[in-house]
Amino acid sequence: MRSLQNWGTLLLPLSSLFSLASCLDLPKDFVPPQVFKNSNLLRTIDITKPYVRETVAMVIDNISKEPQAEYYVPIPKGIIENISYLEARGEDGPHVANTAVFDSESETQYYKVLLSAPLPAGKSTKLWITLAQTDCLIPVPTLIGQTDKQFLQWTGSQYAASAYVTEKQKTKIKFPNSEVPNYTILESGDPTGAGSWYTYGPYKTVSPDQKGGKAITLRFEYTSPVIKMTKMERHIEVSHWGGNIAFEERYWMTNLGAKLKDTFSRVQWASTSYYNPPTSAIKQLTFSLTPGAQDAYFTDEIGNVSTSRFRSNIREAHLELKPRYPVFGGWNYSFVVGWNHDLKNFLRVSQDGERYVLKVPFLEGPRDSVTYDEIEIIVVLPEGATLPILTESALSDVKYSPPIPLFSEEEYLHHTFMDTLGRTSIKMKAVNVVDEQHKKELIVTYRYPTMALYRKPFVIFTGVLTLFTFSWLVSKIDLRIGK
Ligand SMILES: *[C@@H]1O[C@H](CO)[C@@H](O)[C@H](O)[C@H]1NC(C)=O
Ligand SMILES: *[C@@H]1O[C@H](CO)[C@@H](O)[C@H](O)[C@H]1NC(C)=O
Ligand SMILES: *[C@@H]1O[C@H](CO)[C@@H](O)[C@H](O)[C@H]1NC(C)=O
Ligand SMILES: *[C@@H]1O[C@H](CO)[C@@H](O)[C@H](O)[C@H]1NC(C)=O
Ligand SMILES: CC(=O)N[C@H]1CO[C@H](CO)[C@@H](O)[C@@H]1O
Repeated sequence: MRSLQNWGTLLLPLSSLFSLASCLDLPKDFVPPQVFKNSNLLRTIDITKPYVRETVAMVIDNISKEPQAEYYVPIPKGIIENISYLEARGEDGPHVANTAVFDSESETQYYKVLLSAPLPAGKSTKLWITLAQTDCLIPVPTLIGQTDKQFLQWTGSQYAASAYVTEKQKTKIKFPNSEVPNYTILESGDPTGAGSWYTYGPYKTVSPDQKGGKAITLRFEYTSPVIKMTKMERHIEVSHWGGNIAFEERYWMTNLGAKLKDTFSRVQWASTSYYNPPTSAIKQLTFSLTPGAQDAYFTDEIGNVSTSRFRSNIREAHLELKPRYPVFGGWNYSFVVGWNHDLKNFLRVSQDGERYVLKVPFLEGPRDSVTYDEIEIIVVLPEGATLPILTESALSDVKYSPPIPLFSEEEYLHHTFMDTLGRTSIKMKAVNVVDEQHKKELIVTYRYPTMALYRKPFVIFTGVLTLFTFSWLVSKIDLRIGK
C-alpha cells in the first residue's frame, strides 16, 4: 500500500464542496439587485441523452458602483425539482453555487453563484453555468408499434432565463440525429441550421421578465430507450482480513420511452433482432468497471442470468448484461450485479499503520445514458474501524466526502455473522442523479487499529477452543450408570 502523504492535500478542498447543498433564506418577494448585465450569452441545449443538459456561456458586466460577487440564476418554480445539478465555472475555476430555499409562494427560485473574487465596478468576466434537468422529455406519440421509430418532445423558452438584462443572446440545440420532424418556427424566421444543430437567435436586449418571449417545442427522433433507475442501492464492503472489497448493486429499472401499441410479439422481435436495428427497448446494458474487477455476477428475481458476458484484463473490465426480455416503454426490470476487487487498489495507509483512506467510485452504473430517481450508497468498514471525530483544529480529518450533494446521510453499526462489535457503516442517499456523476470519487477516512485485524480470527479461535474444551470435558465425564 502506498503512503497517505500524496492524498493528504486532496482532503481539504473537497470538504468545501459541502456548502453546495446548503440552502439560502431569501425573502419571499426577492428580486436580485440589478448590478450586472449579460453583454453576450450563448445557451446550448443538449437533448441527446434522456435528460436535458443546458450550458450557458456568458460575459457579465458589473454595471454598479461597487465590486460585486453574487450572481443570481433564476429557476421557475415548476422546474426546480427537476434540476439534477447546477454548476458554475469562471475563467479561474469553479464558483460555489448555493440553492435558494424552496418557497412555495414564489414563482421563481434562485441559485446564488458566488464569484471567487468580487468583480470590480466597470469590469466584465466570463461565466459558465451548466445544469441538468430530468423528466422533461416526453414521448410523442405515447404509443408506438414494436418496430416503429420513437420520438421525444421538449418544450422550453426562446430566451435563456436570466435575472439580468441580456444585451445579445442565442440558443443552439443539439439533437441526437437529424430527424427533427416538428419544431416551432418563430415570426422572425428562426430557427436556422440543419442536421443535428438548430439555432434560435441572435436576439437583442431581453429583460429579465422576457416580455414577448415565445415557447418553443421540438419533436425529434430518439433511437435509444429512455432508461430510468427508479431506485439503486450500492453496497460496498471492505474486508482487511480478506484483502477484498466487494461491490453489489441492486437496480429497479424502467423505460420512460413510448409504450407498445399492441401486445409484444416475440416472433417479430426474434426476426428483426437479426439485423440489430435501433430499438426503443432496453435489450442490453454495459458496465465498464474499474480494471481488476473479478467474480462478476448478474442475477434477477428468477436467479442467475446466463446471457451476461464478463471480460476483465489489466486494462479494462466490462460486464455486458442482457435482461431476460427486452424492456419496452412502461416495462420494469430489476436486477442485481456484483463483483470483487483487490482492496489494495483502493486503500492508502498512514505511516503509523492505523489511519486509512479509501477512494472508490461514488457511482459506477451502466455506460448507457441513464437517470436515477433515488440512490442509496452504503459503505461497510471492517469490524473495529472507526470514523475520525471531527474537531475544529483538525479540519482536514474528513470522515467522508461525497462528490455530489446528499439528500440524507447516516452512520450506524452493521451486524453480520461472527461480528462481535458490529461494523461502522455509512449510508448516503441522493435523489435525481444523472449519469454524468458516474466515476466521481468517494473518499472515506477511518481509523483501524492493527489489533482489530486479529479480532475475527481471535473470535473464531476462542470459539473453536471453547468447543474443543467443552467436548473434552464432556468426554471426561463418566456417563456410565453404576460402576
Ligand atoms: C418534473 O419531473 C416530474 C417527475 O418527477 C415530471 O412529472 C414533470 O413533468 C417534470 N417537469 C418538468 C417541467 O420537466
Ligand atoms: C409534425 O410534422 C409532421 C410532418 O413532418 C406532421 O404530419 C405533423 O402533423 C406535425 N405534428 C405536429 C404536432 O405539429
Ligand atoms: C450462478 O452462476 C455462477 C457462475 O456464473 C455459479 O458459480 C453459481 O453457482 C450460479 N448460481 C446458481 C444458483 O445457479
Ligand atoms: C413499474 O414500476 C412502477 C413503480 O416503480 C409501477 O408503478 C408500475 O406499475 C410498474 N409497471 C409494470 C408494467 O409493472
Ligand atoms: C458604475 C460603473 O462603473 N458602471 C460600469 C460597469 O460596467 C459596465 C460595462 O463595463 C459599464 O458600462 C458601466 O459604466
